[in-house]
Amino acid sequence: MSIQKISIIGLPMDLGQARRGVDMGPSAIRCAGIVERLERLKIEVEDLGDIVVGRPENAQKSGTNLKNLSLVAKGNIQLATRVDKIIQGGSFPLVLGGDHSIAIGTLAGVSKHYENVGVIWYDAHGDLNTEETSPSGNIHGMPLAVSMGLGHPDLVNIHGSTSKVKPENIVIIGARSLDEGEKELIREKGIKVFTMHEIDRMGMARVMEECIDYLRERTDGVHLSLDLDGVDPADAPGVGTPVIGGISYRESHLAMEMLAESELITSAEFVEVNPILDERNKTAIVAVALMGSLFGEKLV
Ligand code: 6HN
Ligand code: MN
Ligand code: MN
Ligand code: MN
Repeated sequence: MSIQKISIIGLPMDLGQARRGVDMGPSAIRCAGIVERLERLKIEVEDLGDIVVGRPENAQKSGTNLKNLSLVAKGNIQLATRVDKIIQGGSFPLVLGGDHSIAIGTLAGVSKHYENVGVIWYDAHGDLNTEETSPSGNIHGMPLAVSMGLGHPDLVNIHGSTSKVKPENIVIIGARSLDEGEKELIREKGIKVFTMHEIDRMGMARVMEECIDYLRERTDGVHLSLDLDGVDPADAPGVGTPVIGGISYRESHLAMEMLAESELITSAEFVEVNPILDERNKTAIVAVALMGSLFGEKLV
């Protein structure tokens, strides 16, 4: 089914990691023209603005090594409710980050509407850490584990206490920096991963064909969680945790076009755009171009 209406919601969260500025991501993406770009595709677009994020000075002590746990949880509780309502209203939720910890809220809201939600995790990282395996204590390195039901109860129980995503419904694309604990979890749960090695060997077209076939068979909706650090830092320099050897802009563009053709995607988020670290808003411009392709923009 083709998308009739898109509802944009921003979560200017920078508390899931240590580098300031990623809270300006939603604003940078709007400056790069997201609303106008999507309106040109003859899709109805509403911009619901941003959720207000608490200030770190007001954070409660959590007694864990998870940084800013209470405020990250609070922002995600609000996001889950908003995303849930957007889908209830028959619209497509397009979430703008913010650091990747916001995927916890997005997926909590989305998963209410599907038995078997699929997830495409487009990222240099796995974001599969738990309190025990995390090298940093940064919650943006944990959202995919949390969505599988693994992690701190204050995060796992957001918007319903069951696990939100089954490991067999996840496809990770672009991974090239995985911590030991994440690798173990991938093996243990049998999560499908196309690392940069597979992308180089198979080419992006075949990777996406396999990804689409795999998810079409087993899911009733697919969420795209796109971390801009999945894209190579040469094309997307404005991110907090860049990793060289990434997916090119052109490969990413092709991936989005193939997803548009598949008509599989039912929700999406674009995260980790940090304008402070960027070059003339380049990364936000890349994000908007990828969104254009995802929603069906054609070259001719
Ligand atoms: N991201 N694996 C590292 C950590 O601290 O857990 C990096 C995580 C990066 C997370 O980019 O969304
Ligand atoms: Mn990420
Ligand atoms: Mn990442
Ligand atoms: Mn193209």
